[in-house]
Amino acid sequence: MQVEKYSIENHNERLLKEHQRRLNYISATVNNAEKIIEQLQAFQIAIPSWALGTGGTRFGRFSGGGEPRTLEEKIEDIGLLHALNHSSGAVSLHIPWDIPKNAAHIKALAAQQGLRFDAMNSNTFQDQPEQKLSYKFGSLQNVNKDIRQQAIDHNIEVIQYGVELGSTSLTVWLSDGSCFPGQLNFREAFQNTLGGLQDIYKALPADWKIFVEYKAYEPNFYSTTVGDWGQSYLYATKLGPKAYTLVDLGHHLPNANIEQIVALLLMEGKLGGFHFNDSKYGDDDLTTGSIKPYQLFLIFKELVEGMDARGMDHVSDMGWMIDASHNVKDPLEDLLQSVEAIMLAYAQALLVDKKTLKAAQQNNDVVAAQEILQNVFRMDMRPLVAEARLRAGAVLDPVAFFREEKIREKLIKHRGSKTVATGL
Ligand SMILES: [Mn+2]
Repeated sequence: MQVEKYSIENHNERLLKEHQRRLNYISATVNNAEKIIEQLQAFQIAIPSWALGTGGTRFGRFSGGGEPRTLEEKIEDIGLLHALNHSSGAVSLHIPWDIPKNAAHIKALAAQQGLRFDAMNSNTFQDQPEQKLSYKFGSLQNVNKDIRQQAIDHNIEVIQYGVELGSTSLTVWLSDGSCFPGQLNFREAFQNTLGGLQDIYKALPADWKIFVEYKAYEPNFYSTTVGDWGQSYLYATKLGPKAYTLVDLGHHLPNANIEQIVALLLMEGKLGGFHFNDSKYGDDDLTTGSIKPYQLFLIFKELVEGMDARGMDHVSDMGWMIDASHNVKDPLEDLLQSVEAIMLAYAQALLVDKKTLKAAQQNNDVVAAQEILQNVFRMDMRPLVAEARLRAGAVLDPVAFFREEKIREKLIKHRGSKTVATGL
């Protein structure tokens, strides 16, 4: 669905005066507003192809209607998000849910909407209808060599699809692990997994990266073979320079200090990818910033500081992706909210005065250090994020625009009310 330029202009025109008033205030309050706006304009977050339909739980799935029926329609939906916020300029594909049957066509369609292809995602956590062997007892860790080989071959196939689309990275998340003590020999499971990852690593083109994503538990509840950042780091280090750890915000045990994990991985040059979501209890996949916005800011502060310390490019040297999906919201509105929360946390992180913070730390001035971070966190950065959108030709208030223009109603009219997108 195309968004008409005049609708965007009408919307912005109506909100412009109030926006300008708020922008003037924040621009006069912070001393690097212009620089932050430029950095916000450049920052892009990939949208996963499975987040465009209403997510389900193991108890059920309630489609909201107008969901994309094909990969083409998914690209259209991401193009629509990008037209509204100009910060969703990348697609992260999942194979086999979204196999590009005609890669050149899909690539051109994405390019038309200003989208590129970010990390590719493989899937060895489900059995597919045509599949010969089962992943019931794991994929790369499996005691059966043929099952391990099937998982390796699948990942290599995913790389090949990615090459056709212009992607340059592969994210591997394994559900491998065990549900009961004694089920698995931990060392053998690790060695098998490492061997498989090494074979996949060998198939990476020269300019590609592989991201090893970890998760503490679920679907396995006793052990997970890539269960935490230490294990992921171990695989990434043994694999070589093209291998990195990927942090998913929902994949830790409760109360883990994710900002510290991020800081140390960046220090070691081993953080390559990042998945955004939020959670209250476990891997809840809630809208980013909906539960713990302060934690999101603290993580971003470490991301910015750690990337700057290594001279990394904020835009291109990390795979940024939303990894969330829900039951009760319009998935497109939800993604707009997530992107907004990420941009706000990024803007706040850019605002932290590193010199003053460093001085407070050197003086053991705990109160001053806390004040510096909390003052930044309590600053309203929304006008700067909106200004970045405005300058890029996007809309001042994406969620409001989505509703004013009755975009979901139009999608339902076009696609029907009973459509269900592929995914979980
Ligand atoms: Mn993830």
